[in-house]
Amino acid sequence: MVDSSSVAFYQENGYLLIKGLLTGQEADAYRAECHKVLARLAPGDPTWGSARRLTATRTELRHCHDAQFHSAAFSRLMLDPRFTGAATALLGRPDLQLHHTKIFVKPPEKGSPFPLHQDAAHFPHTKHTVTAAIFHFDDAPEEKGCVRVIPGSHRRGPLPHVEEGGWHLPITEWPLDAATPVEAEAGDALFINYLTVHGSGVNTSAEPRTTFLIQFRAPDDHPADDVHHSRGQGMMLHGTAS
Ligand SMILES: O=C(O)CCC(=O)C(=O)O
Repeated sequence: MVDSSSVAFYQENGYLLIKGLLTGQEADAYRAECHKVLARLAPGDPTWGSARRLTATRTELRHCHDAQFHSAAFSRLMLDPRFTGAATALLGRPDLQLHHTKIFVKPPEKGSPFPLHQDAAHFPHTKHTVTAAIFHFDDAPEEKGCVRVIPGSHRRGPLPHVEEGGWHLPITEWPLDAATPVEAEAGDALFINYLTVHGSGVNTSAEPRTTFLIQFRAPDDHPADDVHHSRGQGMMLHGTAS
């Protein structure tokens, strides 16, 4: 599924959209599972304080961290050979370890944006192998607040972030519309290196945008800071620990 030209694109640009990693039927089932899990949780809104500065009207976000502790469907997806095959191809080694997972639902008409940032600022590691796979369970065109990336930005290394109700790059120097929208369809998976600058816009459409993110790393890539403790961190998803 991930050929050498896709690996070369990923290494050059710091991201790769894999079309149809899941079938439409599978995406439907995972979407239903995400909404079922969220319906059982107490309402909470992880919208970054700084994201509120990007919109005139109030936006909202629903989320669930460590979703595999809520539904076995997500445990299965974390070990799905289509995912682990792509992830090991992009890491360039057979061993794959979990950092954390999360469901995000951007509600219709008012789904919150994410200012541009590197995930590295949130959970720095020593070897910079940390990578996110974002599974799309419904279509994510630009009007649904799809993920946006700055291609090649991972090659700049860790950049200074600001704390303004969320760690992100200074908003005036790094406007969201300077980033390339990566529109996706249900079943697609977007892989992003944790040094690649990314964010996402507002969902202004009439439908929710539903995603599940698996953040993974090489097992010998250790946290550089004692931050971001998540349940299940260190679980092997493929191969053996170092
Ligand atoms: O799902 C999105 O729209 C962006 C999420 C994101 O940037 C993150 O989790 O770091």
